[in-house]
Amino acid sequence: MSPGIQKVEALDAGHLIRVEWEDGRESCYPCVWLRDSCQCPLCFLPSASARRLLLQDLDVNITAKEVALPDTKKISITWPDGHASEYEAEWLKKRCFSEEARAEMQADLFLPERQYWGSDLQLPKIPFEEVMCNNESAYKWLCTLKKVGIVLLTGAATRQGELVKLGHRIGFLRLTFYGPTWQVQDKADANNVAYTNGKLCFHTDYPVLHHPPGVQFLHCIKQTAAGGESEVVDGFHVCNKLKKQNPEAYQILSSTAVDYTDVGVDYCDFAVHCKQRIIDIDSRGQAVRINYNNATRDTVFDIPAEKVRPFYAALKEFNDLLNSAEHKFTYKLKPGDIVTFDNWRVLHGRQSYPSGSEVTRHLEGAYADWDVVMSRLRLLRKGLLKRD
Ligand code: OGA
Ligand code: NM2
Ligand code: ZN
Ligand code: ZN
Repeated sequence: MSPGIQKVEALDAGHLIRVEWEDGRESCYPCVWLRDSCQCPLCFLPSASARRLLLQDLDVNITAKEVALPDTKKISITWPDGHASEYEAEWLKKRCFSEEARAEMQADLFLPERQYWGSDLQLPKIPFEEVMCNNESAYKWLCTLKKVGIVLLTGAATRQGELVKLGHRIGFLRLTFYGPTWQVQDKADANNVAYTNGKLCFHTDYPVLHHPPGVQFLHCIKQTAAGGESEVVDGFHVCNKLKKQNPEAYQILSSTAVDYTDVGVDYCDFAVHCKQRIIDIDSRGQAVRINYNNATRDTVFDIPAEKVRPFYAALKEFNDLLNSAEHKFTYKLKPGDIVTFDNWRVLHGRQSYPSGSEVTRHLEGAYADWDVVMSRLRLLRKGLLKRD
């Protein structure tokens, strides 16, 4: 419960409302934001939790005509045109503009906490059945997926279709040109290097899409006796290292737009092209998404010739760090395992395995978007909070 309000007043010639809380703290709210955020049925559609008010009807220079405190749990404001708005204490408290309050709200919404790891990773494991049947386990799964970037679900059936069930559990899967789910096997005339028996060096899936899938699921249905081991590395952790050790390489990889291409037929025919920076960074220079698959990196390269060699040198530095024993974690999927990981953060690879006339190794794969996964996480959290 948030504290009540003991005083409310207009400041800055009516442009700002100052609220004094019962615990002595204070918050200030700009009038333009308060008018824009009016919760009355004319300005807000509760059934959609959405603003009805049009921006064309908002006066950005608006001031409050009257401010009142009907009780400690709400304030009321009358605007120059006579429109009246009420704001509840708890609602205001959550939207306080102080730096700390905003940071707290953002953390609550987006769970930005990261646990970095290297070869010491204690691979988090949860039984598939628990995630499917128990909300607490599902919540734990998604929180760990967000924080650590990888979770192994164990004990799924060793047949196709388990990922479709997992998709229903979160909401829905992400359809791509490789189909709603896709079969990783050694295939004749493979339309992707993943569908061979070859080694896959560290990559993220599908950087050829402008919005690469945020989350990847790989369900092991059949595993070969020799080879086929999996490797993962914490891309964000390695980016931090690269930034420190070789700022120039980091700068090149986070600013050079690389061409990617994928042309072929699968779910339908496709001719996909895209430009991506290998390391996507936010305004503070923090890595937020790795876009790197050496197989689909185009031979078309849209940079001046003199920048080409420095680019390769930077990429090599990054690749060396990814592959250092200190950073990579190796494991082998068993039939019934489903590895779920952050495809924006964790790079994955696999060792080669012998080819044969029979299928000796079979993974079913699928993607989900982070928006869908985070949505499910928030709903599970809400449901669990209500219970106790
Ligand atoms: C892929 C992939 C890993 C594996 O299909 O993109 O990375 O172990 N597969 O086969
Ligand atoms: N598969 C596994 O970027 C890629 O091409 C990743 C995608 C074929 C769906 C592989
Ligand atoms: Zn209103
Ligand atoms: Zn892959």
